[in-house]
Amino acid sequence: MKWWQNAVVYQVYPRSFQDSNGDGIGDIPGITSRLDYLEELGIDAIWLSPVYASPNDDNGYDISDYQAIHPEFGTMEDMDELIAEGEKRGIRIVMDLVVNHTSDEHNWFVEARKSKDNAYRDYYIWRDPVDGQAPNDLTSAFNGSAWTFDEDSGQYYLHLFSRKQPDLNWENERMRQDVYKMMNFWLDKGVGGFRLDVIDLIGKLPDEKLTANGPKLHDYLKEMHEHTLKGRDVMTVGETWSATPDSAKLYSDPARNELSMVFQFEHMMLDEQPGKTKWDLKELDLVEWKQALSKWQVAFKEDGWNSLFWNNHDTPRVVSRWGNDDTYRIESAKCFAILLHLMKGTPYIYQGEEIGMTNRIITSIDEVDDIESRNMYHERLEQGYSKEEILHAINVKGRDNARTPVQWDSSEHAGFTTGKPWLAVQPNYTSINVEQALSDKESVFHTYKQLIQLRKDHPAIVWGDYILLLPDNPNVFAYERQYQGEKWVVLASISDEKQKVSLDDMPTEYEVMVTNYNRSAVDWNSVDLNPYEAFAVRAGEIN
Ligand code: TEU
Ligand code: CA
Repeated sequence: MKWWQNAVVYQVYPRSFQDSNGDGIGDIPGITSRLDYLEELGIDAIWLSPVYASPNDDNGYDISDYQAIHPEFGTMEDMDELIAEGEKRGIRIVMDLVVNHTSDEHNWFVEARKSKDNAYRDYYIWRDPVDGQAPNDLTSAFNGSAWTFDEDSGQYYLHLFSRKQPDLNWENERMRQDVYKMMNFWLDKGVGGFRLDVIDLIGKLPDEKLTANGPKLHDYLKEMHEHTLKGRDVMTVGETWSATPDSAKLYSDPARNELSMVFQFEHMMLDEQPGKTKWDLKELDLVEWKQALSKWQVAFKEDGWNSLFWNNHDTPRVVSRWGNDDTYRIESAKCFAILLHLMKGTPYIYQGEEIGMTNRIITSIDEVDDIESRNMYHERLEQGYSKEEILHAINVKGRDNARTPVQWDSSEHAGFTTGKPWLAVQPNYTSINVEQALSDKESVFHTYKQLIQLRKDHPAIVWGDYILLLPDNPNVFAYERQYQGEKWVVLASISDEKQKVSLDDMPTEYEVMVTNYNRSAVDWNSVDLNPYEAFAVRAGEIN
């Protein structure tokens, strides 16, 4: 067994986690000061969103120096201390590796744009104009063309994200070797591994308008493994919006020596209109959603591994997205926790999720920081959408939802900072905060803590086979886990209304392992479920 197979990972978005010096920006000493809290929660690793030098066009996902810490976040000594203090508490630090692109202020790009024959020119992707225009109509994820014209050299460079995020040219061997060197710098410091940003894009063929899953993608990952990860006890998780169960096997089959696992996004895209963008909203069909998640649960035997998550720094908060963040905030937050943490794979918790933090509501674009939302706003205004429609989409899907500061206590600015927070703290911090959660045994936090411990204590949760129950029920998500004669049954009602279900072949003797409504018994022929009720029982030849 690998350490990450029964681990739970916690994602820290450093800008919003904890400020230590009153400048309103979360920082590394702030994270270190909260390690005791994370130890109490019981997590094994932190996925740390980028803390490297960056002009912050995309909040750190535009890196100008991979081996320097952004002064806003602290120093390399602070980083070393975080790694060391984490280690003392059994918490590994998994770095965010953003190597599909750099910042345009990275020295490689500064050099590259100096002239066509610069030694770094080929580290990036340049094309001549075609009929005085961009080479083709590839678009950037942040709106507009993916090509920007460089006046001085008369060529276009490719950027699948903002124009300040030029794409690296993975065809260039020297560039690849420089990336591996940089990775080894971090691995030698003792980090726990990497989360690889949009890694499915590195094999792109821009001339053929092929971005994800290019022909050499897996060769590059194998080469990367050979030069960096081989022989090291670290975890890697690729961010792959394009992943299918088949492609996920290519990444995560241990025999192939690529990555430990990938993030797949199938279940995250079902509340948007097919073929359109994340902003084109559609109601979630729970049956379809259950099927998507279940497909991934049964996809791997010995040849792959799943990651499990409801949200991250790019997505809305789960309790607001699919739960009810008003009347049933606590119940629904626990419900989604129970549902996810008893599945097969490595669970990820996004900061604040463990206390049931909610989306925020904005009424003006001036309140928005995120480049993705801002660009979309202006583009859609021009296309004739109404302000109200666009702001509604941002409230539902915008990335700032996840980026408001963590709510630590009920003091001013939620204990996040003594200064002015870079992004406003949500007004509900007075009741939703860590201090409250720790003191209340019935809080969302305590359910997360319990679920993390259950995973440690019960191999059935880590290894058991998954079987979907009640596949056609549009309100209740039910599944079974089976492992060496042991059986777990998990029921979760994703509904504001009471629900009733009946299940066959259920154990008569069982123990209720976790519940969000103090349930102690189940009548399988007629299970009455309260709004967002979730529970799990354990039964079988338990040794
Ligand atoms: O996200 C990849 C990505 O495709 C996002 O743009 C995603 O489509 C969008 O945010 C969903 O709302 C990664 C990082 O997680 C994101 O924060 C970065 O902005 C992006 O890469 C570029 O590095
Ligand atoms: Ca700070």
